[in-house]
Amino acid sequence: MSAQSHPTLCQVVNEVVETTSVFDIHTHLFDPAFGSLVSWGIDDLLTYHYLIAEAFRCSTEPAEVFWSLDKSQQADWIWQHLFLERSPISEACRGVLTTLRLLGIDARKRDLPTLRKHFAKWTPESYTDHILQIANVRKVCMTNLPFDDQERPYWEKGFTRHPSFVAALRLDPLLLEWEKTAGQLHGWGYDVRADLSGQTLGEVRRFLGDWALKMDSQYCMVSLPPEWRFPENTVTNRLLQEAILPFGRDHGQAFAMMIGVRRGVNPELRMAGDSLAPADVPSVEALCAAYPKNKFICTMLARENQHALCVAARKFRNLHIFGCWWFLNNPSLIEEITRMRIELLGLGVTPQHSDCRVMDQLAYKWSHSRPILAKVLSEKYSDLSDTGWHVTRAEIERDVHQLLGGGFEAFIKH
Ligand code: RAT
Ligand code: ZN
Repeated sequence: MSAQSHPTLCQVVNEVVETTSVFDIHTHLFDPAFGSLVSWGIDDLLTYHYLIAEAFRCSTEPAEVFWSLDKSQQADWIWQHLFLERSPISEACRGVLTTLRLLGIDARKRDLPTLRKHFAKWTPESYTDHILQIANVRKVCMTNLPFDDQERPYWEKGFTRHPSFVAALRLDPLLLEWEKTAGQLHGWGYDVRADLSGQTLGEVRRFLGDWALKMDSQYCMVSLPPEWRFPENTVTNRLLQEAILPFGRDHGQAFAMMIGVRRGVNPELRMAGDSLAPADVPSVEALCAAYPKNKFICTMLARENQHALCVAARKFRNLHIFGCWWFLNNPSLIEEITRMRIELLGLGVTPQHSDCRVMDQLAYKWSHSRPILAKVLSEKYSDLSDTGWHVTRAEIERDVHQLLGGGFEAFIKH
């Protein structure tokens, strides 16, 4: 009786975490106005690069055979290897099934052609709204590349923006492939030179200003290899120090660094072929110390870096850490990392982002992450209760809003 009239702390926390709408701060999703660039539906779910890597392990066929198939044939192949010939118990496979369940689609017959039929009635626009509602996501940050020939025309032409989609200006080609990118910038009318001489750095700042305005970007971002060091006299660091950071100070744009990816360790797997290695937290600390007027956002890919990165965030209030990225986005690791972060940083962290590439994935990624966050939070509030400090529901709502994107919004606010 009393349990019914007075929900337990754990029940309240679960309910608040389930019902608080998320700002998903890093995804690879597109506003539905991007048309054919929008990924959604069962074939895109099954050909997610996390699943491609897993399916390759189940077959001895040459990689070219897979890459020569069209998308629905690739999906058939992955379904066969990962869902029919063995049970789909990996996190990425489970994600497909959670998504179907949340969409109200019965997958128990294991019949892919029937599953496909469920997606036929949607358009990208109506489907986007449907998924945002199922996932309870209020805002999605995209990853936007002005250097991409498919994406750029949409920005140049202009479009009516979906109210839930915001942009982040992604700068990997600028920072990591400068010589090639310099040629591109030159072609677009910026007076830049490969050796960074003359007007180059001012022109890069002008380029950044133009694109931040065009996209109304929330922040700028890059994914860096584990070898990145600061300070060190490299082209990447000069562009960072003399173009991106001054631009960031002038335009109130935080700079996000996702560090630790080793691109293409197995080129045969194409975009599924990236790996990781531990990165250098002291470099992040040195950057935060050298540029106290810039705001930095950081996540690292190696589990080994997580503790030191929490400590770095304790030392620098201009550093906000986020997400259990890619190979860390598994329940056991999310729980461990989230608990540690909350113990070291309280509410001053964004525990999760989705990194979705397929619209439907918003449903599973948040449905898998929320109960873990609720579990860790319940434990922490219960420890507080033991001291005599009882949190109210309103306080829990305030805290959860902060963790699910509200704190991040406040951090990047101009
Ligand atoms: O998680 C991913 O999907 C990766 O392929 C990367 O895109 C990574 O998240 C990144 O932003 O570089
Ligand atoms: Zn990403």
